[in-house]
Amino acid sequence: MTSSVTRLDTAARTSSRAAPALRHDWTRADVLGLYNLPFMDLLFRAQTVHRASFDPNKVQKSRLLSIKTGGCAEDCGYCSQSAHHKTGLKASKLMEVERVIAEAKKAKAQGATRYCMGAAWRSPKARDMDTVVAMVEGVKALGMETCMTLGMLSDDDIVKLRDAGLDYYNHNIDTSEAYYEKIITTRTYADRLETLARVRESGIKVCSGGIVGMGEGREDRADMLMTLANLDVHPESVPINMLVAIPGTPLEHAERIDPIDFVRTIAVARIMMPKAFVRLSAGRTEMSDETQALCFFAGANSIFVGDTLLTADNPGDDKDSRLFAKLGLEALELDRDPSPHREPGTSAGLQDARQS
Ligand code: SAM
Ligand code: DTB
Ligand code: SF4
Repeated sequence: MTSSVTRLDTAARTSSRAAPALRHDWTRADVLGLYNLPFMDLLFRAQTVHRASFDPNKVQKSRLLSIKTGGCAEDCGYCSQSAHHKTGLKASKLMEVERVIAEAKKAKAQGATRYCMGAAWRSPKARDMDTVVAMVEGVKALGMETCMTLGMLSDDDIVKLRDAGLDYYNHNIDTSEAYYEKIITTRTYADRLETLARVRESGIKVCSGGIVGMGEGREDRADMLMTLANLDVHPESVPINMLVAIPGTPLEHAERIDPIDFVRTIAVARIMMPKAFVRLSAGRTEMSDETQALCFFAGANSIFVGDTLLTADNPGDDKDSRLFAKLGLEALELDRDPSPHREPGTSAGLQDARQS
């Protein structure tokens, strides 16, 4: 899409400053110090960090598909798909591989470079793995990046997904460790971190973030970002979701987060994890163009495109095209370099470890 915005050349829009060193030793006080900066100072700092590693006018586009919807045994308080809540969602079986590939083809034609497949599972069953592997292989063959989010994974599952060529695994920590038990009781924070460690060890790229607007405080948001940034290696992708309040879930009436606080969360994530793609994820249908523009200025550089997320609505391509044109944003082309911004130690082989 051509835009009416006059472009600066690359040298003018990319900072000449060296990219900041990656830190993994954040304290809560450090993070709250960022959160509590005057808004203009916080945004200036986030945009400066962003420009040291990224083109500020490019946004990566991912498309989501729910490959297995509803009837989930977990009790995540935000989720439309939990069997513990009466949300009226119709459960369905695992989709057929051909249908998934047909949907991915459409998403590619609409400009998505990454296809993210999500299943309402606590963890995959062994009998489902062949189908899931075929989905990864089929979508990859289209020339798209692949991402899956299937719940907790065993070492065997991870090896199968890695060997199928899976690029990213999404597994969110959702919130702070302290607030977590108010939201989910059927699996622990430690379970989540364990799956993340296994994914990291396998060489599959890590996509992990959380949700804001679940009634948590600024300390919880700070702690969540601290947990992510203090992992041995930062996640390559950090989705920041604004709660989509689903009728029938315990969080149906959660107090909405102030949009400025949401933008602050994006900015702090950008500063703490300078090389990660920070995704402005769920909740965009409730955001004004201005809020989204501030999120991009604060360093968000990835979105979900299309008119649905997993079960909830998303703005859709017409709205997003208009927003991109207004802001002079362009879609980021697929980076053919398989390891663009990887930190040392990101691709230790699980297979190798298991063989020794
Ligand atoms: N069942 C798998 C799991 O939970 O690990 C994968 C799918 S799950 C829907 C993926 C993530 O989507 C959740 O961890 C949560 O962060 C996000 N999510 C789910 N429902 C949401 C909602 N109503 N609003 C915002 N984010 C949501
Ligand atoms: C993530 O962090 N957000 C996506 C993806 N990872 C799987 C999911 C958002 C779900 C929003 C609610 C729904 O569609 O049901
Ligand atoms: Fe199940 Fe995932 Fe929803 Fe939790 S977030 S209820 S694990 S589908």
